[in-house]
Amino acid sequence: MVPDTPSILLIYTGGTIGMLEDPAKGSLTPIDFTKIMKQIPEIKSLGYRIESVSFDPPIDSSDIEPSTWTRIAEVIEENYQNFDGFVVLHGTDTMAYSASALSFMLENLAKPVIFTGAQLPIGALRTDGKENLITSIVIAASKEHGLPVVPEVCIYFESKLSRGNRTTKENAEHFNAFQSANYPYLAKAGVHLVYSRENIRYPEKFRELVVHKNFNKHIAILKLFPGMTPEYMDAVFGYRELKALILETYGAGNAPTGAWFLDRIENAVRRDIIILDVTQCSRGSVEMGLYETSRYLLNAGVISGYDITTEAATTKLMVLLAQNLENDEVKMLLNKSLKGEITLP
Ligand code: ASN
Repeated sequence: MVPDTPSILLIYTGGTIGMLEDPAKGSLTPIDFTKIMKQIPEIKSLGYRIESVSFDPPIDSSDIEPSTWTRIAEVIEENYQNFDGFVVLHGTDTMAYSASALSFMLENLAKPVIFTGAQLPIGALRTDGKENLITSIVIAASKEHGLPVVPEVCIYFESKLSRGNRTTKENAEHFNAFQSANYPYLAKAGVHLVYSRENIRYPEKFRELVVHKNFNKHIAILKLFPGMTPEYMDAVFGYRELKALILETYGAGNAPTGAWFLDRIENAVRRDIIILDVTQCSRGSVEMGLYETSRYLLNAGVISGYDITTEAATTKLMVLLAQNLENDEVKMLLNKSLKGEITLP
């Protein structure tokens, strides 16, 4: 093989892409990786050096845990010098969480890590898995002047490449399963693969890869709804180890103004619980202080999540809270775009 042959490591975690219907149970269950590769002989004609690591057993992504993110990151760390890029085959259900998590875990990343999967198994006649996988491999191998074109953690799905920590799963039916509502796509694949370089993040300096492998899982998500009772809030704040709460608010970051609500928020802030205001809307940003209904939150010490997705907020908090930082430092970092996850005004 010629010395500059592109080299890609496929990391197979599971998901529909590699599932078959179990006739006994009548439901889809993951199969092993060699059977998947047999379904796509086309991959060989790329002429790349492609190796693979398969999770044993492969899992449906609803069973993903932070420990799985650590395993994916460790595989990347161990093989970082030996490959040009990495493609992670993953179930779609929690792919946006995993891609967000990896973006915060892989400090100084300078190579592509492309998550992909499928809505229909690779063995199905109408599968979307083949195109998703083949194009992900091509993107992970793309270089210009010897440097990777997309040195980021991304999701490639149904002709679109998105920054991983900007992505949410929005569709359980269509092939177009993911959206990046608050950030433009990094590439679109039609007849040509067209990159939007102005939207891609490039490392300023070469620094050694550092992997954050720990998570603090003592967080909670409280989605507001009209009619929410004080007792329900008390149950959430009654979680003794709680370190941070993602408050899923209305519109531009708004919440009820009654004392029953605000007293509980203030008490939690006094207990050093970090409260992050994340909007329930998929598009647009929290703008604290725009309405009176968010100014109260600001005064109570709640911090703005801007246009962050819940997936990115969850994983960013878990990674930051595991780093033995002071609360003020965590809050300062939440208000910074660490990996392009928020748009600051
Ligand atoms: N349940 C599957 C998973 O997330 C869904 C999929 O991959 N399309 O593993």
